[in-house]
Order: sequence, then C-alpha cells, then structure tokens
Amino acid sequence: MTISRRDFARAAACALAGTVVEKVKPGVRPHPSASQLAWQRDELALFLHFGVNTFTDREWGDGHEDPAIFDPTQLDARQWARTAKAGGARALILTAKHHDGFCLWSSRLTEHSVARSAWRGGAGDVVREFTDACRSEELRAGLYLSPWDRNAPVYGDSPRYNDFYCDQLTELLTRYGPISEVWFDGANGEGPNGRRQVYDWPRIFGLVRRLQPRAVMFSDAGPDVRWCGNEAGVAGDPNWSSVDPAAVPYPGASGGAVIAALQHGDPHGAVWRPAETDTSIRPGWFYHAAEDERVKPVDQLVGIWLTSVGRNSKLLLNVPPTRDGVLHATDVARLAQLRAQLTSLFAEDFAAGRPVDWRVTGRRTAVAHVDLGKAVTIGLARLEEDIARGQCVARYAIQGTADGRDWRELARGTTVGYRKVDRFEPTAARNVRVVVEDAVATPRPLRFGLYRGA
Ligand code: FUL
Repeated sequence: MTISRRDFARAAACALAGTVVEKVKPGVRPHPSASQLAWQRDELALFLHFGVNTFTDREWGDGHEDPAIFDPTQLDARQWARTAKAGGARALILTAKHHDGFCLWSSRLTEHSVARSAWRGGAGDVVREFTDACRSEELRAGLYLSPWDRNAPVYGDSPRYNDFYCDQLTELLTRYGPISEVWFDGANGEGPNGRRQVYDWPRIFGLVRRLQPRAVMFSDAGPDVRWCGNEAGVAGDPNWSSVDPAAVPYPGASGGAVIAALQHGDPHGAVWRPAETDTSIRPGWFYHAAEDERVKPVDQLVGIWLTSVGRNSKLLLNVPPTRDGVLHATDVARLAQLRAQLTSLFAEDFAAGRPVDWRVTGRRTAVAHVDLGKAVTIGLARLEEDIARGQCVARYAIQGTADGRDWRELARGTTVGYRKVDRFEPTAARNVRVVVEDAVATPRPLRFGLYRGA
C-alpha cells in the first residue's frame, strides 16, 4: 500500500496552523548553517518505520491497538546500524511515535507505549537501543515524532495537546544525547472532541532549537530542511536550496503552488532550506511480509539515488524492521548492492588530478575546461558547487571533443548545488568543458568528475 503524505495532508485539511516567522537578512545570499551542511554531507540516511503497525500489518494505526502486541523478540538495533553503515548511510531516523500514538520509549505522558508491551517485560526502550546503536557505529541519530496522535485523548484540544506534544518532545530531546534531525510530519486530523488540532509550530520549533541547538528540523515548512514534495524518490529539477519562506508557511500546507515550491525552491529565496527526499525501499513504510518480493531492485535504487543525491538533495531511504525487530535479509542485501554499484560507478574519475582551466566569461557565465590527456569514453558527470558559500549555477551544458575541433553536447542541466550527476550516452572525449550559461551571481569554480558510467 502506498500512501502519500500529500494525499493525507489534503484529506486531513489542516489550514489552521501557526505561521513560522523567519529572520531574513536583506541583500545577503543564503547559505547553510553548520548543521545544514553536515546534514547534506551525510548524503544518505535510513528511515526506520517501526511500531504497532509492524504487528497489525497496517500502514496507519488508529490508536486502539493493544500495546501487548508489540513484541519484537529478536530486536537488534546494532544490526540496523551496521546495515546502515555497510550501505553507506551516515544517519538513521526512527519513528519514535507514528500516527497511532504508540511510543517506542516509556513516555510518562501516555500508557500507549513499550512500557505496556510484552517486549523485554515492559522494561525495554527502543529509542535508547536505537540511539546507543547509532553511536556505537558512529552514525547520527534522528527521531520522527508524529504530531498527529490518534490515541491521545487531548488531541484536538489544541492548547492541551500542544503541551502534551512539547512534553513528549522534551523527553526525547533530553534523555538520549545528541539528536541530529527531528522529523515533523505535516499530517493533521480531528481529535475525539471533533475539533481539528492547531499545532503551535513556532513553540515546537523553538523548543527543539533550545534543547538540541545542533539538530536540523525537517518539515514541509522547514525550518532547516524541507520536504522534496513527493515520496517517489525524485527531487526537483531545478532544485534550489534557497526558498521563499512565505511559499510554504506551515507544515501540511497544500496545493500545487506549495508542491512546486517544495520541488524547486526559489533562486531568489531568502532562506536556506535544502530538500530531503524520503522514499521507501518497499511499497509501504512499515514492514509487511506480503511485500518481501517487492523490495526495489538495485537499478531502481541507483536511479533514486541519482534523482535525489544526484539532484542536490539528501536521500532518506526507508528500510522497515520486521516483526522480529531486525532488517529483512533481502533489504540488507539490496542496500549492500546499492553501495557496491555506486562505488563502481564512481571508481575511476578521468578528470582526477587534471588541471582545470576556469574562466569567468561574463557577469553570470563561466567555462571550466579540462584536458584528460587521452580520449576516453565518458557517460557520467558529477558537478559540485562549494555550497558553504551558497548556490549559484542556474543553467549549464557539458561538452566534449575527441579531436579538439568537433565539440558535442554531452548533457545539459539547470541547478548544481551540493551535487548534480548527469548520465548520458557514452561518448569518446579527450577535452571536456562545463559551460555555465546562467547563474544568480558571479559563478565560483565548480568541482567535477567524469566517469565511464557503466
Ligand atoms: C507520512 C505518513 O502518513 C506515512 O505513514 C509515513 O510516515 C511518511 C514518511 O509520512 O505523512
């Protein structure tokens, strides 16, 4: 079953959330904070959807589950972390609470938690085991805490639920050491009182900033990282990391203009808010044995990597633990294959060590030229901007020649940002140039690599 966040956000029709006020410095082009830069450099993170749905075989629980059903007898968070590391991921995000309200830690705010489960006699704490395992494998730990809670009796009584939610966040952000990313879903619904919950986003974001100043916060509306606008693994093209904060004023805002803003960002946007691409290795977000044969093949995963990390985004790939509490052997193998394929694609860089002649040719244009020493077949190019200083390139072409006279266009594209990867018809070339045809400021030197591509 595939469920889109957007469909849900629409169905839940949440129009009434607090708008987040941004501080914007006029005239200064946006660039990442240290945390946003570290987040982007992770490139790949794993998402772990785990909870009562794993045991009820559902995607969305209703909050009426018996907590006793949660009993992952072989739970091994070290296996999650080792798998992530072997797959090349540098961070993991766990659903500490999904829409059913069931908490994977013992929350003093609710009884709908592991404390009432059969697992470890009710004394277990998945969030603790998860964060410990991440640290042992030197991976960064992030947490998803669903704002929509179908179990909490105070949901829909907006001020009381905002207190409840902030208290749960406080538990998560004070008990487990550094948390690198806090993931907010824009989903919203009605509470038992028939009233729609109005989230106090400014308060929620402020609390995270205070308790975990180095964490990035993800939601449709940032404030640090934005959703890419779909769950198909495809970031926008173009994909600017700058945005106009007014275009997506609160998490869960809906409409075509919102999706376009999430997909593409805004070259003239005043705020740095890069796009995260979340998608699942399986059709659903939670584990379902019936989907064991439907794990995405490695070529599809490579394609997703190319349309996310290769399009100035970060890939958050969901790999759900099974009822035993481990990642399934098929998913583990698929992640290892993904890493092996990427390693082999980028193994030999024909441009490595070759001097690059970089010329600014106009206010918004430039050319980089490299002589590869001999004609080689290339079919893949990697371009990178130094995003610590912001994002600049708006349009470029890659050209090559084998004989020094007859230049052929190999690829063309729009934005570059952290990384842009183009695959094209394998072509023999000895000289290659990257022509920056348009930019939002004077272009700075690009880094690039050229590969066979197969
Ligand atoms: C959505 C949720 O409704 C899905 O269950 C999943 O957690 C996805 C990542 O976000 O909004």
